[in-house]
Amino acid sequence: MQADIEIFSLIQDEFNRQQHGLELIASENFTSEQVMRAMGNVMTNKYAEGYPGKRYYGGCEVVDKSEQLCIDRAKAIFNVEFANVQPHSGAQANAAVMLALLKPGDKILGLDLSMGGHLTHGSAVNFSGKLYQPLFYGVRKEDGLVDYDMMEKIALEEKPKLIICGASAYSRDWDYVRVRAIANKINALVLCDMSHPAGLIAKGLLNSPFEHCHIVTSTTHKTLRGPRGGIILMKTDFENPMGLTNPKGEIRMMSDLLNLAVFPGTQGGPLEHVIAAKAVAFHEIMQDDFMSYSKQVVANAKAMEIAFKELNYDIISGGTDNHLLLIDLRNKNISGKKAENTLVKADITINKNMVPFDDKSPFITSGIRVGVPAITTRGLKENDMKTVVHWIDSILMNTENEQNIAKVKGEINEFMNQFTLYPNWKI
Ligand code: DSN
Repeated sequence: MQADIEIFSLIQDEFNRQQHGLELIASENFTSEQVMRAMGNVMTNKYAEGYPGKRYYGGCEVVDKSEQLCIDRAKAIFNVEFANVQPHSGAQANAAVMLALLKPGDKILGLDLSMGGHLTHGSAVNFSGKLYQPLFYGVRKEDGLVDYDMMEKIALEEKPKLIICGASAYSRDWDYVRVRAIANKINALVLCDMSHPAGLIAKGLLNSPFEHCHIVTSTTHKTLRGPRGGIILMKTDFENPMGLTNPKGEIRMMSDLLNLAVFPGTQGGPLEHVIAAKAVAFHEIMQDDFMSYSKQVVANAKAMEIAFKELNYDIISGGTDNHLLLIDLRNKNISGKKAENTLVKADITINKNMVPFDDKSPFITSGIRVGVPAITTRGLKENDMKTVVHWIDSILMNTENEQNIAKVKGEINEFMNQFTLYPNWKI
């Protein structure tokens, strides 16, 4: 068979792009070489529909052990009783949770996408907004913080079956106690989608949702720094307060309902190579290095906040508790789209993002989202954040100056060369 030169040369190009650039997309990270090794191997060949010890295919004795190890590690990291490690992504995890807990047409209440929420929390263009009846709370205009009073008012009026907390562009911690208290008033279930800050929660650097939210979902590739994928976690087999039933109409444990909703509800064969890689990432998270990494993420985000403020950037909510910043660029007279497109010319990758109460469309936006998990993995420290912010500012204040863009790009490429991405890289 001929080698696929085209694809492998594109993979090399992508490696070069990642090595040379400043990766500031808040949802991205650089997974370890051993995580990648676990993903690219013979485990990709195996069909294993079902769960460890209960499969629909023979020859699963090895992947049973690997998937069980992954489950056990996930449970240990978050101190929970239940983990399903099969969801192919965070969106799949959320789809399975809703399938398990809701009936089509049931009301769900989540953070508005334009205020920092996520597509799968009820957006009209997503399954969650098409199959269920979405309701939204927002953030407060005066301080950019989640409006729990609004959440409570809507919850009491509309009585949604599910309240969703968690966000993809929110830089502050969550009050899970308040969310649960609101849910208790209407006998609703609470789903926390902790995809963004999961790594910081794992290391105790942010509030834990597990005591208060019935179910917690996450991706595994953001602050958790694993392979792309999703997980569903639960602290205990909560007492199935709504009397939810399985497809046969029998009342079942929530854990059974969740497992059934992943397979066969929304997925077929699990990606056992990715599950092996999730297990490797969880092994890394259990080690002391990951605590230093996570603390550095928080310190870098704080240093970045200070550097942006010194240059009069308008940070939504006034700052950050986690790994990201949401910046309103209206006082700089530049759209999010223009900022993203210009920064990428200097090898700085961020994403345009709507800001709360935005007057521009999602394709233009008034803001950008900036995150530090990836550059922290590369080895950048607090002192480097000022340099990074000055590069960003230099580009944004001179968007038509190609000479300046080329100069900044050169400086970034040289700077990033000090931080070898994958020392043993070979394609
Ligand atoms: N696409 C992810 C993010 O960038 O936050 C959410 O799914």
